[in-house]
Amino acid sequence: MVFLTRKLLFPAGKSVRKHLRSHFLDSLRLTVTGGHGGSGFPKIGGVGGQGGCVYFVAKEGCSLKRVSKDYSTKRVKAAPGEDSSKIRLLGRRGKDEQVTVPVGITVIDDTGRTIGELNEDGKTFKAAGGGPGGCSGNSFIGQPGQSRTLTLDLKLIADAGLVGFPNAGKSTFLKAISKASPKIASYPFTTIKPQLGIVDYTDFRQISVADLPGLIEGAHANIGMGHKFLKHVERTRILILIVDIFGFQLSPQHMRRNCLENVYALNRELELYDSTLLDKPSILLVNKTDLDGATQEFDRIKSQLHRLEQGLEGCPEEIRPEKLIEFERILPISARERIGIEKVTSAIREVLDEAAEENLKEPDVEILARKNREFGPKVV
Ligand SMILES: Nc1nc2c(ncn2[C@@H]2O[C@H](COP(=O)(O)OP(=O)(O)OP(=O)(O)O)[C@@H](O)[C@H]2O)c(=O)[nH]1
Ligand SMILES: [Mg+2]
Repeated sequence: MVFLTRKLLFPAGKSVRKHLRSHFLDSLRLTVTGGHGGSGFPKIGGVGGQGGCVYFVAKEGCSLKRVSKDYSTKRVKAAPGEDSSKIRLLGRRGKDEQVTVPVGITVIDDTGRTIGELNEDGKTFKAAGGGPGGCSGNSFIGQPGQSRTLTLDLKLIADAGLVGFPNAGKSTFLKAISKASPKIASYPFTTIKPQLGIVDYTDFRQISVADLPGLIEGAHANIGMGHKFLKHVERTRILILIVDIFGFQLSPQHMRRNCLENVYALNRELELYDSTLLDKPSILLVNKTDLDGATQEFDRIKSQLHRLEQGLEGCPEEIRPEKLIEFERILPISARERIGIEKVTSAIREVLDEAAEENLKEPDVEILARKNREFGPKVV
């Protein structure tokens, strides 16, 4: 059947376009079932073995696509417990099933409730418990294991996330700062799946940056690719907003937005998705300053970018944000000509470090001080 469909849909010689073939998977539904409990042996009071459990184990480098391939039926079942017998009064426990999943998975149940987060390598989550073995309490009949359908939702874990309208130069910037080779082109929506790049510093520090597909005005109303990809910046520690110095117009049917309006519109889209994203430290990159007249244009709007609240009245109502984003740095760059890139990479590092210092919560310091008082060296 698969063969027939392939033959009919894609006639000989015409291969499927690569980006259509390799979908980036960031969500997967799996039905997990614990093993059935083994039967007991009523005559001699034998107890059946417990069914095995299903676990999710986070592993660096694993992808949801891999999980989907390994479990093509989208069902995972652990082994049943052993029945009690004359030679083995206590039946053996069923073998557990360990499903290797990528780091950054949120486990969501059928009601939409988040029941687990796997954010570190090696972290495990019990997805389904095994059924109890048969014993006097259940008339020696082994019980079925827990069964439920869970959604594995992947959110990339990167230090910084690139947010911007299409064609702003996000992928060009990622290429300039890392070894990643994302697709770059002059038409909108070149990037259709998130991509990670690693910035290598001379002291061997590494910072990961995620390039995301372009947002468009009205993404909150699911226009374009909608807010689907914004979930990937939920876990990044800083946001990097990129705008084109000369603004952006998606098509002749859309309004042309200048650079300042682009910033307000991005601010608005972030706010409509989740206003707490605006609390993250952020950097604004004004790109394409190599173009003619760009430097003068940047000098003209620089003060307005620094004082966004002052331009709010002039901002069209449909893109006017309620809560304003506060940028730690505003930097002019040319991603294509690699102008100002070093400044950005060191700014990313500084902002990340400042954020980490601020996150060093007071209670932790208090606990440390108390512990030091309790177990530390005593001065006599
Ligand atoms: N002149 C100039 N052009 C640039 C610069 N950066 C990017 N471009 C051009 O802008 C176009 C879009 O660049 P991309 O990096 O694909 O833009 P993007 O933001 O990733 O776009 P999407 O993936 O569609 O959201 C390409 O033609 C780039 O060559 C720059 O600094 N100067
Ligand atoms: Mg791109």
